[in-house]
Amino acid sequence: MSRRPPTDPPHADLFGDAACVPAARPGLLFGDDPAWAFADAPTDAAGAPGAAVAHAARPPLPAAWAAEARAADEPARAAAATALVDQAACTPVAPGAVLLPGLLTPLAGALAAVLRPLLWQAPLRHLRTPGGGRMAVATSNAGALGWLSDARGYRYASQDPLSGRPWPPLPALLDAIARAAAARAGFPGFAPDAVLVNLYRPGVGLGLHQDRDERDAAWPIVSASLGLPARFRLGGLRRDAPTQELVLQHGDLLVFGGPARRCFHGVRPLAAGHHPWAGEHRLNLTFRRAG
Ligand SMILES: O=C(O)CCC(=O)C(=O)O
Ligand SMILES: [Mn+2]
Repeated sequence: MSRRPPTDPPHADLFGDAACVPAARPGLLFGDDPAWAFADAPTDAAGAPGAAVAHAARPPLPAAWAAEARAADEPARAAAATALVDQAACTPVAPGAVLLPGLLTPLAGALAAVLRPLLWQAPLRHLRTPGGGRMAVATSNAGALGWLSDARGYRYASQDPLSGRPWPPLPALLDAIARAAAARAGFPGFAPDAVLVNLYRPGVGLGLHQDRDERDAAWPIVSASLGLPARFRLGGLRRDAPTQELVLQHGDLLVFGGPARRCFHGVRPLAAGHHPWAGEHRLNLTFRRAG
């Protein structure tokens, strides 16, 4: 799809302050080594037997990151983000599905700042599928509820099984973006209680599926894409319906609700690349009303 206007410089930030200063190469979000954000190794095909221990032993969040996160999550910033989303250009891509292209680009620095504490407290991990496999996508959550998969099936839970504690609270900045994006796409009143974080590496994709674990399908899914671009497949209500492919770029928001809420969708395996915000990764946030 060639719909993309020229993007802002990668570290442009609406707020123009410390929250947008790159922590280190090769990626703004992770700094020079993403290992801190993971509870298990990406190549650990046998699982992560030591993950819970490693998590319990985690030192406090670095003070500089904590300060950046506080600054990025002040109410005035959530208000500025809401104003940005309220004026966004909308591209309908299917009945009930709306793309807000590139919208988050000026917020990327602030988003990195609020995401770091979240991933510090609830690190990314490769969940087990009900069939016993290991998910290729690494996940985490924030909000009152978090999405989990294991031998018992798919479900939402209020605690992170790695720590036995509640998931990190949803940062005000993320909450504001999700609410405003839903309203802009025609779904006013959306109040997310869960954000699922998906982290893709090159070669990793997500098979066609429906989002069915939320209590009320009247609320849309708000999906934010950051880092490397992804080929997102959007199909119909049957798995074998034809799919269209959207290239989701850094900063894009996609809202799907109403007639699109139960559409099958998935992500093609990520192409190799480097992105100044996420290094060799794509990060996707899906905001949901789960409970
Ligand atoms: O990564 C994406 O763009 C989609 C993620 C998704 O469909 C999901 O988490 O259910
Ligand atoms: Mn999904």
